[in-house]
Amino acid sequence: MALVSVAAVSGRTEAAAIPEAPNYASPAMQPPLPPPAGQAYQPVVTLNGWTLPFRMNGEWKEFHLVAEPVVREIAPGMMANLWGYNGQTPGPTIEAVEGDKVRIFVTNKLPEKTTVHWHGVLLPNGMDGVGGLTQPHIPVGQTFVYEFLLKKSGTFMYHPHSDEMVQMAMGMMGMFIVHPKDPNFRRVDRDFVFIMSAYRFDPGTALPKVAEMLDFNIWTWNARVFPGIDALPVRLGDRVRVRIANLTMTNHPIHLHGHSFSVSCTDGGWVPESAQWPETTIDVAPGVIRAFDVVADAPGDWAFHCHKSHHTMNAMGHNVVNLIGAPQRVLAKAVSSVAPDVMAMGTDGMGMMGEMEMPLPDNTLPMMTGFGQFGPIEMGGMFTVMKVREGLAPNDYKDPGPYKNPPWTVAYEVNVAQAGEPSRQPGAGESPGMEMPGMDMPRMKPGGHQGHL
Ligand SMILES: [Cu+2]
Repeated sequence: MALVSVAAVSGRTEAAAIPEAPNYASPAMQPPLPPPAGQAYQPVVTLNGWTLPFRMNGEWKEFHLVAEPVVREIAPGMMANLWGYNGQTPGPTIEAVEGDKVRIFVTNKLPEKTTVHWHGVLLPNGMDGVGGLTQPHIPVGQTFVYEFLLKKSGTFMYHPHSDEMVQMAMGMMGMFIVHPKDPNFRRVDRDFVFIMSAYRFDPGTALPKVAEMLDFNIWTWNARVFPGIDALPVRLGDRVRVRIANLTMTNHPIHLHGHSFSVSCTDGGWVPESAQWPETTIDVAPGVIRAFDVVADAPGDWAFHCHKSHHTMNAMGHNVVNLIGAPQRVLAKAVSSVAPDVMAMGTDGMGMMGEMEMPLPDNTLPMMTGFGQFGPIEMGGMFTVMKVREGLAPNDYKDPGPYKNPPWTVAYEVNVAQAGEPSRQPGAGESPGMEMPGMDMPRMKPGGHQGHL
């Protein structure tokens, strides 16, 4: 009886009725979810994801996360068996407002114990979700509840602190956005969020190796790779925020073309405007969140990607020998002596792999892929496009298709035959570094173009 009355005083009897746990298993971006109750805010858009609906219970905003195995389409052609929340990985984005009281139910439908840690959120120690340290692990089949007051606005995330290496390597993570109480504080027109995660899949498999420490081969934004990552459609002149969290084991220098921007928010809070400086690439370290604000003032299809070029590739891209400049004839002879059916390739670079149809194991993505209006894009992994267009409707997030460049604004070919060969200094194009003993090197003609073999 004493226990019951204590529970009643703390308001915990309310927690007896567990709210519905919405489920969404598709990788199609859901439109932003305006709050049905409480303080208004400009909702975020989760690339290839969604926002978790809540219900009001007295003063509390109640959410329900279900930790469970999920099947995620990494890009068309590859499905992965992962773990996540409410039907997919990453889990749904949680959105609330500074000053809100939130009550988050967590049901464990994984085959092992779990917890949820609210990364960056200021809260009572016992709500911090570190299994063994601040709470018992949530056993299989059980539901725990977390309750805290959101003291400050900003960009946060959630992930387990229980068998962390396995559970994060299996995809357990989600974003947690706390909007400012004043809706005009740092207000933007469009607000995109995603988490970076990395996996090691052996070609042809659907289950990642969870004990991998270094050799990851699928680099994702919201568990998607190019060309499966949503584009970011924005209206010309929009103030745009992009919030990026990193739960991979390495840093990612994220680069946006055609614009400069500044970091406006980290997982520690808002960066004062006086402390911001212009950037075109920001390095996002492991366990870190960076949000940047940009005025989309240049129309076009602007590449937006990780600047580590091996992170804009898919599996099988990193055991390749560099054959650039090797004479095709010598190479073909050497290869055919050990593997008669293998084709020697790559002597002019590997770009041609973006347009080749190569036989691949089942459930394996090409190393680089994707087509634009001018040909193969030759990318994979952490790459997408910010599409800046005139006159998009405020909540229109449909892909507007390829950019129509105004006349005479696209790089074009010069008619060399008509223009005449330019002169070069003697010996140019015959680098001594290309001389290799015992090899009969094809020579570049001075001032000429060798062409494709
Ligand atoms: Cu990267």
